[in-house]
Amino acid sequence: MSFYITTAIAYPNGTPHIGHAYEYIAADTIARFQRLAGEDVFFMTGTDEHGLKMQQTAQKLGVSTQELADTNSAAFKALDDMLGISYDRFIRTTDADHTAASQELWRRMEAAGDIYLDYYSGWYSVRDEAYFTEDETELVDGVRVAQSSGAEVTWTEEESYFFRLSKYQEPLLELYRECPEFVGPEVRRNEVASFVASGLKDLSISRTTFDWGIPVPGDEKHVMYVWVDALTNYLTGAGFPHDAEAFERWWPADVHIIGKDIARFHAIYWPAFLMSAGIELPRRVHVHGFLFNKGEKMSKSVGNVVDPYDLVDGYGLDTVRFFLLREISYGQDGSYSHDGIVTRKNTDLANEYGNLAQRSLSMVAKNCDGAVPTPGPLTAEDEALLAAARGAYMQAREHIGTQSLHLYLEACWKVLAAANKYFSAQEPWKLKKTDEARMATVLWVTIEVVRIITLLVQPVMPQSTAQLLDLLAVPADARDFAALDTPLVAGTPLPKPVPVFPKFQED
Ligand code: ME8
Repeated sequence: MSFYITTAIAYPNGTPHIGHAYEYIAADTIARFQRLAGEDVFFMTGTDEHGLKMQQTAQKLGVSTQELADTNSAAFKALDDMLGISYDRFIRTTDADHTAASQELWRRMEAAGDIYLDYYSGWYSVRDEAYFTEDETELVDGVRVAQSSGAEVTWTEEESYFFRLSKYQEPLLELYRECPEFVGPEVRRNEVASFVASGLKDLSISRTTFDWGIPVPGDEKHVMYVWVDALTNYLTGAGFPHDAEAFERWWPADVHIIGKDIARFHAIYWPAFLMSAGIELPRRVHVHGFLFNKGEKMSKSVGNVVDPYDLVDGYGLDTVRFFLLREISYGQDGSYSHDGIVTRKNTDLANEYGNLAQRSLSMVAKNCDGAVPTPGPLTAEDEALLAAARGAYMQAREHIGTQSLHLYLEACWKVLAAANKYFSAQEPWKLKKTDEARMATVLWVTIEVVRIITLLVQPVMPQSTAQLLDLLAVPADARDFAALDTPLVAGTPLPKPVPVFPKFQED
């Protein structure tokens, strides 16, 4: 089956921060999980390059808008590559096929009678690239700002095309009612639904005061409102409108991964545009929370913006990936701190996982001729632990299906906790003197459970799990989830074990 997953496309008006990294790591984990589960995956990320914000930033910096877009888009792509993000396409909204897709979507909405020319006057926030009604703004120190973001708004008056968003109020409410899985988590769906229920106004969808955008078909004085063009990237990636075969294969998208500040655009405007154009809706929009530095919002003025490169340099890539997904309930806001990361690295990774692997594999190296031991008859304890490990896959699948990434990891770590308890209780180091055959069975069960959990957590920590699977001599073609049921083969020679998850070294 095909599985199409996207991240939001970032504004390349600045360089990426850890909030972006968080979104990419989570989406990448889901994409990798689905690939290992045998799905035909298409994973897209990229940059959202049009709009007034880009044009104004470029002017301030004294570079051309295209130059700004090129430089910073490359920085986002480099971040993805540094983080091991397994995207299939990095889309840029300045790509030629994207212009064609956006104009085609426009034509279809127009053909449906949902676009008309009028005059816009109201408050626009360049930072949010969003329009606000008077009562969504407030005066702070004499400056009018949007309540939701605190960003300055400016009074804008111009000729504009409008989209008949008001016409979609009822169909949208029906969507949230009939397909509650369309927006997750539930708290976000409720927020969106109550916003829609309070009434929708038609949406201004073109601008004439600048030209850094996609021309409106048939009226080139106007460029499209950046969000019309931005949301369309998801269709462009799926081959719309020219590649019918690709479109059939990938659309509708299975899930759009986005942050809470842009829930309205994805859960209201986007389905309304698609309904108007007669295009199937994506199956789900998953809204994640914001990442804070020790509970504080990151901001350049506070000086607590953390560069994802520094974080990865300091703790290691897999630790950062693991920490973000294990620590934060995916959907809620979360915080990171040096202490939080070190605690997870030392307890969950070094103690519970690495140590279990290292202790069992060292015993195997010393006492079983450095090869996978031969298990004897299994006891109830052995069977129970193996069943728990094998059962973790179904739980993981379910949690991945609702983007509950923290619960997926929790299920795996429950098994590791049980395996540690089992290992201590069975005391294989004592069995060595009293019952070597039983020792071999206990070691086999332990490393088999390590194999299963390692296969399952590959999407989160691709590098360290590959190393650990090498230590277990798991062949490259036996690392997907179909191989969960193919246990370690007694007698297979194993390489000399080395620790894979070291503790954090304080300088
Ligand atoms: O919104 N924690 O781009 P963007 C977690 N171009 N996520 C965060 C975050 C934080 N501190 N800060 C930002 C845009 N994000 C539009 C999207 S999609 C068709 C167009 C998330 O660069 C944010 O919620 O401002 C969004 O999902 C993504 O990073 C890109 O944000």
